[in-house]
Amino acid sequence: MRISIRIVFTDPSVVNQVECNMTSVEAGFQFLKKNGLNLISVMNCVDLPARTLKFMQGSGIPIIDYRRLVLIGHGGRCMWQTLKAHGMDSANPIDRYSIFLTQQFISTYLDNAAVLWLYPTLQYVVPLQQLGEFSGWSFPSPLGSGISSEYGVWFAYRAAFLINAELPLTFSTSAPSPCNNCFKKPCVSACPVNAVQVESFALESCIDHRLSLDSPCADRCPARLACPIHPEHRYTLEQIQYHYRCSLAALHDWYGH
Ligand code: B12
Ligand code: SF4
Ligand code: SF4
Repeated sequence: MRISIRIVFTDPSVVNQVECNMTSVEAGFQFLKKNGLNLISVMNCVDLPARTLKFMQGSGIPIIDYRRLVLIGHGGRCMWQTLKAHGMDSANPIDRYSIFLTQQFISTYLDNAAVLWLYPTLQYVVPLQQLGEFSGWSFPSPLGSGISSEYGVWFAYRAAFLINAELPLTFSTSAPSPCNNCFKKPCVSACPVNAVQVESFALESCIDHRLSLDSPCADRCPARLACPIHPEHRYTLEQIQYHYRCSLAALHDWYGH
């Protein structure tokens, strides 16, 4: 999906090394969580897996010039409520809201430190799912999107930036993938075109079906809805339709329908 949000990039050579105040950082996490961005991970750049580092460097991201990568996401229903209360009267309201909150977090709780925005921007391709897996947020699933032991398939990545400060690292408990104990795999049988397979996701079949006339997958994914993990975090139908209509519009743009 194309977004055009103007962001000022920071030259890494003039990045400040920020003294961080643990209490302030924690208060900033609480601020983000209260406003719906309830998944936060602070990673040590040098500890990232080799394939992720390689991908990011190949994408032009000066990862080795920074100390920490901060990944921010939302899980469950809270973000949609806070977003609606904030207002959705703009193009790309979720990206705008995520940037607004993340900028507040940086200015108020990180002493307005210089950062390099990674996402959402059009500047870089960031392997968000690899970062989510490294953070312990998610595991690969037959759906292509990740699955979280806390939120099931109902979470997404909302912002990411690099910072040259010794922010305290976050640690996650490593619960097993929910897919391991899901023997019936209802996501697989619920897909009308067998795009969802245990070992892979047939993206082309999914896209063809979504673009077909009167597709039942135009504004939802029956396979995702069939996942029984953490149904209490399943987005409302309004939110589901919002996301799927956006991605369908992007597919129509790309494929010229
Ligand atoms: C391009 C893209 C798409 C394209 C194509 C997907 C593809 N894999 O090529 C399209 C438009 C089809 C798409 C659709 C959707 N996407 Co998408 N997409 C992306 C995007 C921008 C880039 C993916 C990429 O190439 N990454 C580069 C590689 C190297 O990074 P990676 O982490 O290793 O990539 C992994 C994914 O590509 C994944 N993968 C492989 N096949 C598929 C297929 C699907 C459908 C998905 C979602 C992932 C996936 O496996 C890779 C290896 O780990 C990412 C954001 C991002 N920057 O990662 C979102 C992202 C993968 N999408 C996401 C989502 C939620 C969706 C939708 C469900 C949105 C919606 N509600 O409509 C739909 C899927 C529904 C459907 N059945 O069509 C989320 C997944 C969140 C999660 N929980 O894991 C991401 C991370 C965006 C985000 N902000 O959170 N998407
Ligand atoms: S239905 Fe089962 S296999 Fe499919 S994503 Fe959910 S937990 Fe994983
Ligand atoms: S959107 Fe439809 S075709 Fe695509 S994976 Fe979901 S159920 Fe299958």
